[in-house]
Amino acid sequence: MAIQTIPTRAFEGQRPGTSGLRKKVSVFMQPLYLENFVQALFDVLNASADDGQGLQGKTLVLGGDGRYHNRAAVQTILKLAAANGVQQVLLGCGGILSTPAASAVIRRHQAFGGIILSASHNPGGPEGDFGIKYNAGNGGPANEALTEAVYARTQVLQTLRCSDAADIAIDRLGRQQIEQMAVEVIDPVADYAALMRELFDFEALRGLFARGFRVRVDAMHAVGGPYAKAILEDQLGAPVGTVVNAEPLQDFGGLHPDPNPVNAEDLMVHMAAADAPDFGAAMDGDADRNMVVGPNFPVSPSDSLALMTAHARLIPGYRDGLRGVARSMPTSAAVDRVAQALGIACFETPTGWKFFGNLLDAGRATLCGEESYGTGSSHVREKDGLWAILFWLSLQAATGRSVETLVRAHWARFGRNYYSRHDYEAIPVDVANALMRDLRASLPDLKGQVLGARRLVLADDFAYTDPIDGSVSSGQGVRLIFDDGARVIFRLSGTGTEGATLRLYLERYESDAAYLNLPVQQALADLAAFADQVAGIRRRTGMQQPSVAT
Ligand code: G16
Repeated sequence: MAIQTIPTRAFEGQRPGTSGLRKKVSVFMQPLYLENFVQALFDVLNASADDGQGLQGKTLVLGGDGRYHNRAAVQTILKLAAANGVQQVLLGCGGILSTPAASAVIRRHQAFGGIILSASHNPGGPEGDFGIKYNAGNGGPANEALTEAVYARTQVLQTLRCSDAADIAIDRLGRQQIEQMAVEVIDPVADYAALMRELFDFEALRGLFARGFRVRVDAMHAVGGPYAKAILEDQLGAPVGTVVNAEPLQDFGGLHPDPNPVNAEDLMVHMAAADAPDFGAAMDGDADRNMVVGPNFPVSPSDSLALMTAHARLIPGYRDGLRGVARSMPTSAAVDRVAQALGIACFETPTGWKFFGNLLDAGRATLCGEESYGTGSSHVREKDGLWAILFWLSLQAATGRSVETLVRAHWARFGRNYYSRHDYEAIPVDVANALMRDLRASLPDLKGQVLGARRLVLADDFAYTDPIDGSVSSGQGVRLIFDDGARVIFRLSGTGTEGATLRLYLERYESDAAYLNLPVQQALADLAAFADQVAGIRRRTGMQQPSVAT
């Protein structure tokens, strides 16, 4: 074994997006592409560790969602880590760690940080996507200052350091060695399951299953399968077969592990059947997203966050109440009403889980959530799909009420925030950029416009000042807000890998009991037409309707 110094070069486009660096597998498989990014990361970490020791003596966590290229990438990263002074790597067996589990392992073992290999909800396989992101010692995604520093380093890097050691056996638990670095191959589920036992009443959940409560969790052949099987079937006594598509596959079995009613269609069909289970849920590629569904009754992620906030005290881990809540700007304001009723703070952040990190660390927020099927809490620093499923199961166990009954009671008390997101996918980048540029330029003229009985009172580009460290993130999405609270929001996705994706978010509030059951798209049709009128979506993209409307 020896440490080699290898010449490298700058690659285009190594700037991390909403959640790490995500590209086509073919891009990641170019010689030195992954190596260049990881060496840049290690250089930045070596230069920035508070104790001046860099990565010397430090432990890193490593694992991914098991998609195509995961195993090869793990070997590469280990050899780079060994050559860059890392003392120990905790590696999920088989190279597997769900994103929330990686966060849990970093925190429980007080690791310096961790590398997560995932392109989340993006498709996998040789033609699909791959991704890498760095999480800091708090278990959460690196902040923008660090990711920008890594990007800058990728552009000037000329050599990398890598061990020429043979591959290690990543499927064998226990300790191995590369150069001076120890690699401890760990059970990917154990730490995470222990954390779930601390938060939830497992006895009550066992009772729910013992009473014959029927659940269908669709893991979509992604990394959530082993976690859901271990916890729901092995530890809580749910019947075998409760978790379907449970085996992680490199191409997710051709499924698109993005838990929304469109991509998790099979779950929706089962939940609409006459003999539907009592509760259904799906997770995404790295198991941090969740969708919850009652029989014939999907729950919008924004409503899910609001309802979880309202009932959190029923869960042992949150019995003492919540310090505050946070949601991303495009997420509906349903949770704001609950926070107000509870007398707790509600923060509005830009899209991206990383923006919740400071609030969670400072104890200002306990629950966080996003419209993109993500909910989580201070137990880790990522959103957490299985945690959300256990939360909803616990609410049903504690109240004896169904998903639909819980949600309808919530609307009756707080009113309903009708909400929908329209995605226009794979638009040419120049078309998308021109649309956003012209829209931004037109903002001063839009204020005061009238749509039916409502008047536009705010038209701006969302900027956020972090209340903890004062950092400012601007250009986070165009907001059009009416005097009745209705909102139309435009932004470009930061996670796609093909062209650009325009996201249009529509919301309006309804408190009249007679109007709480409208079809969602119908309830928002005038806002959608207004959005098209001001931004020229159909005219510019040539798309007559969104590719996905959830
Ligand atoms: C990531 C981020 C989320 C964000 C989502 C969508 O989720 O962690 O905070 O809401 O992307 O982002 P965008 O609208 O920019 O595509 P994930 O599950 O992909 O890591």
